[in-house]
Amino acid sequence: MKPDGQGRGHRVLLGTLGALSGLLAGVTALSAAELVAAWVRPQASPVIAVGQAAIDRTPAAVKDWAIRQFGTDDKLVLQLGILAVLVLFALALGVLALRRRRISAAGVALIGAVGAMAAVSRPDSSSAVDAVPSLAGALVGALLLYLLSGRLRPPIPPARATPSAERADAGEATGWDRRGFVIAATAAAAASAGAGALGRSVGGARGRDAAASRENLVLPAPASPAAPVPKAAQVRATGISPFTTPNNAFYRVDTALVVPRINARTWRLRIHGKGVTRPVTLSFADLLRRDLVERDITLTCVSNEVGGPYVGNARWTGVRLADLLAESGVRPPSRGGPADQLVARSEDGMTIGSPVEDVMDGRDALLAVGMNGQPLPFEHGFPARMVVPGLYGYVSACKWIKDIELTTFDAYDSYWVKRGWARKAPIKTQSRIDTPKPFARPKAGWVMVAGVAWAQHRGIDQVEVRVDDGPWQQATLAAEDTRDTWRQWSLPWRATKGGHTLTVRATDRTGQTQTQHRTRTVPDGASGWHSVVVTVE
Ligand SMILES: Nc1nc2c(c(=O)[nH]1)N[C@H]1C(S)=C(S)[C@@H](COP(=O)(O)O)O[C@H]1N2
Ligand SMILES: [Mo]
Repeated sequence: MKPDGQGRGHRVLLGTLGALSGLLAGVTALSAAELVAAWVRPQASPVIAVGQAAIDRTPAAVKDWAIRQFGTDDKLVLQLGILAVLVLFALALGVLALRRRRISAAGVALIGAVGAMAAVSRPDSSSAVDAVPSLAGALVGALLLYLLSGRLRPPIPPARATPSAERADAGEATGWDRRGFVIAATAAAAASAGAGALGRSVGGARGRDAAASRENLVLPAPASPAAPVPKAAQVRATGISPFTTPNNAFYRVDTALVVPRINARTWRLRIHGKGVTRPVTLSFADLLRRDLVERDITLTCVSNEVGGPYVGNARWTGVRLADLLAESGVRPPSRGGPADQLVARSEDGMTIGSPVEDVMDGRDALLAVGMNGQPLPFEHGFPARMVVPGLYGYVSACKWIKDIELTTFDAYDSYWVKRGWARKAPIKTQSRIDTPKPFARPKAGWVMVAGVAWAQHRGIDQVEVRVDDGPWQQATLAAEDTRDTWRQWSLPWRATKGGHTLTVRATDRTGQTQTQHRTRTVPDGASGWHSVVVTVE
């Protein structure tokens, strides 16, 4: 009875230590991989590479769901998910290693191979070197697991043991190399902490060059400045969005797990393709030497739900894209040009396709370098990005841009089009109630209802508000900045006790009133009216 009980207790201890060595091997492997990735390329880290591969394979509906559930935290959730899976694998391989050291080491190698494959198959990967972080991590992990699990084994019984000696060994078999295990485990933990710290400082140094190239930048004054925003463009009501969205509050939607930090001094933009008679490669200095224009443009994401937050308005500084294209010999289709699609490619492998016609029809399509008087923040595309009034971001607003190819819609589908979104996506006329907030409990009496409406490049002509099933009432429109920006509106409401539903709808300058017909965001943007339910006390 007693020896049996001891045997079970020992097995539990061994199992725990096995799992622990798996975990330790996993952590050390990841630290080693991160360290190597800091040298090679941050995007080549296994967690990032597998995460990016997962993002790229996510169907439109799931991506939409993730954005809805987690908002901008969707990427954090994804990375935590990958880490959780790795922890489970590590624990399992650690326990397996107690009996099958070689097979478990092979398991580690297999995980490394998955990471390596993900890293080299990234569209932004330009060399097989991207496989090295994963492979190095796997090698370290497999060796460590082999070593640690070796300390947890009973010594091998002598070959010619007598029956009595065998019994003695069986008793001794509950013994393991405690000292060796503790030393190896401590060394591994220390090494992995050291690798982590070193990796961060190497990665930091690389990022600092890019940061310096941004901080040392002074944007030249625009040759064509924007008129000041009219004071009356901003409705004075608590809870309404600021007319100009500050950079640090501007929504961010992209697929990048690691924000690309590009050094402006080494950045280049290439323009080439169908109908380009004079292909060019521009440096950042080339851009700054040109006449800069400054324009207020409201950006909207196609993933924005009715009433959602993925819309923001900024003052952009940049180069007119149509001029650059014309100098390269590009003509729009309406003037006989052979290319109807402009495909922008980014440093992180994103592809975004816009109609050449729209980009060259006279609107302020920009290759932007500045946002609200600052160089673009890294999150918003430093050193240069596209901004085209009137088109959703996924078909126009390429951040971290590095290549512009003229082609046709027949010949090429861009990133989101491949995933079920529309080829062409002009922004739908929309309006949103900013205040009162959903489920607010205002006091009976006068309540200010206010919000924003947008129909970029067409302009907003009318906003109406309805209380419950009452008649539509004209809201007061704030001053218009430009037809490429959103427009604020307000309506004082004499609120009576009880539950009420407030609904808003806008009419754009083409005379189209926002449709009541509710659609999902896929494939070309949500439609329908925004409503807010409140309880008046
Ligand atoms: N390189 C890159 N550019 C990108 C994206 C991206 O994922 N990668 N997302 C696009 C989408 S869907 C939108 S709505 C806008 C958002 O720009 P913002 O993050 O500066 O608000 O960027 C666009 N440009
Ligand atoms: Mo978007």
